[in-house]
Amino acid sequence: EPDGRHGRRLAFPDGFVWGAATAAYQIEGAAAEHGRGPSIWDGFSRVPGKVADGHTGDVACDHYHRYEEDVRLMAGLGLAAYRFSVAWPRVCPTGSGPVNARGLDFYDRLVDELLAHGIVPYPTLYHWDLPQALEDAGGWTSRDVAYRFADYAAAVHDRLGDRIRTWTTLNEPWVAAFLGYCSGVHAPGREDPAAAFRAAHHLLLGHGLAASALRTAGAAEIALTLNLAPVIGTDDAVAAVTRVDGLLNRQFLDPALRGHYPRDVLEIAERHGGLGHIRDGDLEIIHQPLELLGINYYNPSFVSAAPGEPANPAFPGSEGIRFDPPAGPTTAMDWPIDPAGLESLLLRLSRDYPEVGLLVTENGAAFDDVVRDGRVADAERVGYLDAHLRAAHAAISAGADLRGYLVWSLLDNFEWAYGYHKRFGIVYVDFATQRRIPKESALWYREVISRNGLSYGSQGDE
Ligand code: GBH
Repeated sequence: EPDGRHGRRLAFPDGFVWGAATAAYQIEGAAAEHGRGPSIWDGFSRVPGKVADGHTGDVACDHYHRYEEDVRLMAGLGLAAYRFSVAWPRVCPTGSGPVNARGLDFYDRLVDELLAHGIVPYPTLYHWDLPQALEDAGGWTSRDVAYRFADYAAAVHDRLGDRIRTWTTLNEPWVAAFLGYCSGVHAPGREDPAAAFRAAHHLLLGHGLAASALRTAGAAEIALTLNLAPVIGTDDAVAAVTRVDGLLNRQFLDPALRGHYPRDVLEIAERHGGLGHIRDGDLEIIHQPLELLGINYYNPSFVSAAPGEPANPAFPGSEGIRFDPPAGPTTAMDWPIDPAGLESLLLRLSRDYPEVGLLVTENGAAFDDVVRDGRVADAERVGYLDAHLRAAHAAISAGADLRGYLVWSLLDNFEWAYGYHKRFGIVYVDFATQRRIPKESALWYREVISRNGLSYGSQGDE
């Protein structure tokens, strides 16, 4: 297609949703304000050695107080959509019991501010900040927490439902279960494979119960966001690939979208604490109609067969499998840069789960950004985003039903166990002053959005 002096462009479909994403604990701060109760991350970030330099989300980007400025920033970039998460402990300070109206007030104001600027809000109901009181009662290993989650979802819908079209229940249940309860690198920091499989099931159950409650309350679109990745191995590693793919991808995709657990995953769970927590009827609850599958894509996993290798702590049952370090270019997280993985993932999902629409709810990268003369020249991030958008475009051309793309993240923020050391934002945050500086990638993204596409050739042509 012609595109003025740029010659030609790779156009995205009309109505393609361009946006950015964040999560409550990573940006809000105001940890003790207006009746917010403690979450598992408030406690975990205070356990010595768990988060780099003892960083916490107490202040973070102070977004709770600066949301108006942040929405103006989004509007200036031309974002059509903003994905944020609602903090359960703001709404239910002890996880259950009476709703804290002042906690909901914040999201009420945020949603109104977004809509006033023409930005569509995409709330996620759980991005890892479980109320501490619920963890004290067993956390996600307890079946009851799934029911409490549905109550909370209904309370948020009560307040915001008149202005929200698309509701996402969970962000990345694999991470919540296996990094939280098995490898212990995330809150609550438990290291028990049986607990992780129970947690995964109860997260899925909570998704199903919440989806059902939201639907009954009138929600138009319901989504589940998963961290998904192609698992890649050499020809002699087929069994390793299947096993890791089951744990990471199919353990969540198949129950939510097909109503059953994969047999290979059940066998692994069976050997790690048994299946007693899975009750008759649970899979029917979990298998709710979904309009959208949210995909958080960062990189593929590379595995090989390695007899004698102990299990990766986040992948119980992965004995004899080595997770290979990346060979090519990496980000500041040491994660591989592999845009082709996004294309193959989108095509695989549209082949294996053809009924559900697809939305990239996170994709992005940390790099070692520096401010010089008031600017952040993050050419590597521009290259990363450009390459991944080309991959997304190729998947759409090959038939994938991809509806939009939300970059992770709008702002530099609290990067979990890495604290404030890893910067994923397209907007730089100077945490000492809370000054925001749109990086070159933000300015580039604004152009992409305004043209609904990319220029042909490398991003150097811009
Ligand atoms: C997302 O998680 C989060 O939703 C977001 O909050 C976070 O800030 C962002 O990404 C950046 O980290 O080989 O066992 O280490 C991404 C989580 C990270 C999960 C990479 C899979 C590799 C699996 N993913 N991880 S492992």
